[in-house]
Amino acid sequence: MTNLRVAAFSAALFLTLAAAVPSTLPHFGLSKSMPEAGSTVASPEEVRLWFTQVPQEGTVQIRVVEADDAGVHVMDAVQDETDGRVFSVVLHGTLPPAAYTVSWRGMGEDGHVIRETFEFTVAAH
Ligand SMILES: [Cu+2]
Repeated sequence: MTNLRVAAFSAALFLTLAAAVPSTLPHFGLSKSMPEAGSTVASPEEVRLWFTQVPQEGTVQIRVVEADDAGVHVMDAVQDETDGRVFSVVLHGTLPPAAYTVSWRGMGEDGHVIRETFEFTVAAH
């Protein structure tokens, strides 16, 4: 390629990348969850997350980790059929009374991978 062609190609590539990653979009995030962050609950049957936007396909992962690392519950995160912003993981069996950390990751429209955690507690019966 001539220098001029290289320059034109570089400019086109830059414009393409700039258009693909708009800086004005808000970051992907969590708007609410069940159980709620910081709550104490009876053993839930599932953990459900409401995101602020529909994540990019295949980017959501959710893990539920017992505080002392005694148990890591990794299930497939299932996207709600009617609201694509909602994901849930089914918990098999009863969670023992303990503190749990929910770790999630996902990628929104702007292409940034967001990772966050929150905690909830399962009360003794
Ligand atoms: Cu972002």
